[in-house]
Amino acid sequence: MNYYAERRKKIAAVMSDRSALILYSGAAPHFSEDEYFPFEVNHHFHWMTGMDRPKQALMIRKNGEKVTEILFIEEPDPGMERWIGKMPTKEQAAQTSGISDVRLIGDMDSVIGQAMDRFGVERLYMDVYRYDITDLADYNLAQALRLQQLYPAVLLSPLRPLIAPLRAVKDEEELRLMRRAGEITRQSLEEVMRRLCPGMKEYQVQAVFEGSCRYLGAEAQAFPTIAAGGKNACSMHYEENRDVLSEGSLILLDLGAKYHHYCSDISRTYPVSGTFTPRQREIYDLVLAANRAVAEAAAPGMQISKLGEIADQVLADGLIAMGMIGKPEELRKYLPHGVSHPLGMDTHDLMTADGILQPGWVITDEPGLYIDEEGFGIRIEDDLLITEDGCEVLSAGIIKEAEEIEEFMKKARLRSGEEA
Ligand SMILES: [Mn+2]
Repeated sequence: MNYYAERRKKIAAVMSDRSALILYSGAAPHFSEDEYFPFEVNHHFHWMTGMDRPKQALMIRKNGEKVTEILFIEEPDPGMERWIGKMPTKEQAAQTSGISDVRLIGDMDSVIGQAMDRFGVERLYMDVYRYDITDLADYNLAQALRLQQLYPAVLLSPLRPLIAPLRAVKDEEELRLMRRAGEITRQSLEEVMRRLCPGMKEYQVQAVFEGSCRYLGAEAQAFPTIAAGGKNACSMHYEENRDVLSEGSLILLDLGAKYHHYCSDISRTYPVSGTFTPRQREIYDLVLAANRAVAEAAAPGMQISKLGEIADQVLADGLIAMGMIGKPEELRKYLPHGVSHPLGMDTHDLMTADGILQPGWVITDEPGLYIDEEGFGIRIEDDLLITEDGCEVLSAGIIKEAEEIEEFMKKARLRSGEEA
């Protein structure tokens, strides 16, 4: 069975009659002189083809019951291969994607022309997504603007509303990759716990984690690693990671390995010296209770935003009991972010407009509390797979009970003491 063929079948089923989908793998943006930013394949393209090189494209044409699929690739060039390594052949591309009709990218414009003029395509689905109005047009958007000019009468439609509900539901192959990304993240966090000690720099913690991820086969990080000691944890997107970790402080880590294009997204908060102070522990256990309440509640049919309300309730009740706030609305002072988002090829992955959880969705569970005046912040984040009747905590193997963490760090220190 070819997973990519199955996914394309689902897309074709929701395309309108007399339409075509055109999707390019993309190109790396220019950086400076002869340097380019790292190439990141268009995620929709990869999801539908399994291919991941620049200068490739997919076309799906639908006419009544008839669906035609064509994959375009670069012609393998022995001269180029001497510099960049082997390029996939038509046979290999057909094998990976499950598309038998593989042609050369140089022929694509004439194939598009035929589709428009001879087959009477009335609607073109393309990736015209733009996150911010000030963003430069990416490769697919630029191509959409070009084709719109060439064929002004053709209706240009965004691919996103079609593909978002499908990408939200992970198939077996996607879950296999996500479990692997999660396992690499687990082992690498254990390496961090073994090495963590006062005097270490935040970037050294980052280096231990990321080095371990690469060692275990992750090609990249899912997003820039946050290694925030002490009060730095109270800046939500702190990425400088330059400070020294002090005795008795906490370090908040928000990180994840990326494996074969799929992300894990985990947060853990560790005591730098190996044990939590009673006050740190009090807040830690409250955040952990919220994290557990979310995992207990998450189930199909529930709106994703409801999980935020569940976490907020636990946290607000706790802070009121401690006398830190007077009423639930004041919680925002200590928790500025939401508690859950979908996860997949994108760290903030796609979902349906209504946000109602379905079996096969993977979402995060990440309550936190950030107490600026006391110089620490705590977040505990797991990844949940929505099942038929609830959820499976994909990151269940990454320890999070305060005692478990203290025990793990103590054992690691004894062992390194024995070695020394
Ligand atoms: Mn997250």
